[in-house]
Amino acid sequence: MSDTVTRPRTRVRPKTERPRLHKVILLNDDYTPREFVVAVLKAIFRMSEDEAYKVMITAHSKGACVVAVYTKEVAETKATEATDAGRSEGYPLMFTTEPEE
Ligand code: TYC
Repeated sequence: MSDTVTRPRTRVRPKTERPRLHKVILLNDDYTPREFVVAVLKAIFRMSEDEAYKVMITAHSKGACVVAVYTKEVAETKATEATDAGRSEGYPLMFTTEPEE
């Protein structure tokens, strides 16, 4: 028989981690009208006119702008809906997603 003594564990570390959040990113292009970008941001991301205008003009001048952060599935669904809204009018408007650091 071994005389190994095991001490009771006194601390239990919780194993559940929060799901990683994903950014939705708006990319600039040379063709989509500014007003259309603002309308899509208001309709799909529930932004006010002021918020939507600021995001649109940031993407326009810097090339891209983070729109919002969601769980992976919501981010991907909204990015697809918003990109499709542009495509249905013949615009190259593009939204992408990427995991937050
Ligand atoms: N650059 C576009 C224009 O001058 C407007 C625009 C802004 C398009 C932001 C896309 O993500 C965008 N008509």
